[in-house]
This record gives sequence, C-alpha cells and structure tokens, in this order.
Amino acid sequence: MSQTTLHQFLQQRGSKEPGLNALLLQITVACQAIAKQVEQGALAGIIGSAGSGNVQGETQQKLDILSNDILLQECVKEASLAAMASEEMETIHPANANGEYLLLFDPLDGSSNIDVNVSIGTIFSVLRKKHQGAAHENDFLQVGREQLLAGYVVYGPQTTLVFTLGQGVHMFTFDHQTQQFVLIKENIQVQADTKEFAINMSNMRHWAAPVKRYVDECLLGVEGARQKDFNMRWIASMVADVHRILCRGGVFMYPWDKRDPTKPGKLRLMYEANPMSWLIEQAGGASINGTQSILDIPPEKLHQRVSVILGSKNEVSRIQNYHQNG
Ligand code: P6P
Repeated sequence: MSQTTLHQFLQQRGSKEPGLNALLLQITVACQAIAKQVEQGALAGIIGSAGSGNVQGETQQKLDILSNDILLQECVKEASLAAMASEEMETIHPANANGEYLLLFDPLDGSSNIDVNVSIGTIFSVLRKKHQGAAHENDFLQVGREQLLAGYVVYGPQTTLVFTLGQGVHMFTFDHQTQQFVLIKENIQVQADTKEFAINMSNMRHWAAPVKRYVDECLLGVEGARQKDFNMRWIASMVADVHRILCRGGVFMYPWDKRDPTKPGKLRLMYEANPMSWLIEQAGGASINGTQSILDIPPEKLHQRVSVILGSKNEVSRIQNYHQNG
C-alpha cells in the first residue's frame, strides 16, 4: 500500500501558509524526541516527581518538565513562531519577535499515568499574533474559533499524531522503520450517537444535577429512559480518551463539580479544551461547557479552567438540553 507521509500530505493538502506547515513539522520533531523519552521511562531515570509544582498547584513529574523543555528547544528554531505558552510555565516564553504564530501546549497530558505505563500525550494549539513586534501574554487570549492549527500526539501502543488545519481531522502513525509519520486516516468523522461515556465516577456526589441525570440514565441502561445499555471508560489522560472518541465515538465529561465551586472545571481552556474542542467539531462532533460551545468562550486568563463535555453530537446535545431545560 503506498504510504503518504506527513511531509507529502502537507505539500499536497496542507495549509496555504508555509510557516504553519513548517511549525507543525517542528512540533512533530519535538514530539518524536518526547516519545523516545517516554518509551525509555525508568530506564532513562525520568519516572517520578520532579519535586516542584507548576502554576496550577500540581506536582510536576520529571517528564512534564523534560517534555516542556524539548518543545521549547525544538519549536524556537521555527522562525515563524513568535512565542509559546504552556501548562508548565506561569507566563509566556518569547521566541522570534518577527514570528507570526503563537503556540500553546500541554507538554505531557495525563502525567498521573506516566509511572504506570498508561497512554499520555502532547496537546498543541496555534493562534495568530495579530500585531507587529514582540508577543505579549494578552495576545494569546483569543477564543478557540481563532485557532489556525490544533492537535495532539498520543504516546500509546502507537505514537499517533492527530491534527486539524481547519480542513478536517487527519491521523498519522509514526513508522519507526522510516522515521516518518504516515497517514492512516483523513477527514475523520465522530459518530453522532454512542453507547460509551467517559467520566471519573468517583466525583459523582459532587456533580451538578444535569450531569448526574445524564449519567444515571446511562447506568439504568435498557431498563431506563435511554432504553439501551452503555459502557464506561476513564483513562485519566484526556488525549487517550479523546483519541478513542475520534476513533469510535463516545462522550467525554470533566464537568464543574462542587469540590471547589469557584473553579469552573479542572481542565484548562487554552491548551486542553480549545484544541480538543476544535478537533471534535471539525470531526462533526460537539463540545460545550454545559451550556455553550467551548470554542466561543472568551478567555480572560492564560491558565483559566473550564467544564468540558465533548464528543458524539447527539449525546452532547442531550446533555446541553439537560443544562438549559433542567
Ligand atoms: P482525574 C490529566 O491530569 C488530566 O488533566 C486529563 O488528561 C484527564 O482527563 C484528567 O486530568 C483526569 O483527572 O481527576 O480523573 O485524575
């Protein structure tokens, strides 16, 4: 079977902006280096806590910091990149003052899974710097619909890249023999209906009523209002859960809960929810915070959090209806 590499795909069907294609390729160079470290794990002495905390107040794993550094070092080489922002950095990291693009990333999503050899991943999002000269933090505060490029690399049984440039969602798996990302699926579509939901059930007593109603109905299965049985998955790596949904449908929920009512949710808007939401919408799915599309939420802070409900559009629509109509 003739293989289409990522380079060939971008030459044939990439962005009309060469700098954006070049930036995507540079991001994949960084992710290949991260994949090599992830595969080594304990053999490279990179398992476990780094003994430091990030701006989120979370304990940083050694691989969190290493992955962040690899992305900074590799992507700064791209002349089109003006600045970077990361879950692991309090403020932005300047790159090239004449660069046109702003890159945001969660360098290693799913850190709690690193030590137990469960899939983790890198999530990335690219915006345009809309003025001349050096970038400032406020330049990053754009709604998700302004994204030019969004995607992730999942480090699992395969190292797989999924991205969108606004013309569909495409999937590439890394071929270790040729050292190339090879196209395995283009124009991915998320099933409109599903029998599979993903949520951390241990938080059930803290959920708002609409989420509790939806999950209760799933659990009642064929004997309840839904008249069909559901399956549940929770990998605790958003990248892996979203990848499964892109491949076979489903709905992912990390909703607001009353453990800390002042926090709209656990996941971060700019470098987790927005890139994943654009991928899902580009694939025909839907993504909301409960009441509105995540891609329409105007960001106020770089690290702000958001409630996330995304996946098969008919299920997301049902959950939105429960939020809006009780
Ligand atoms: P919990 C990983 O830490 C993450 O940010 C997402 O990738 C994942 O979906 C979620 O948190 C898991 O959170 O509370 O179930 O451990």
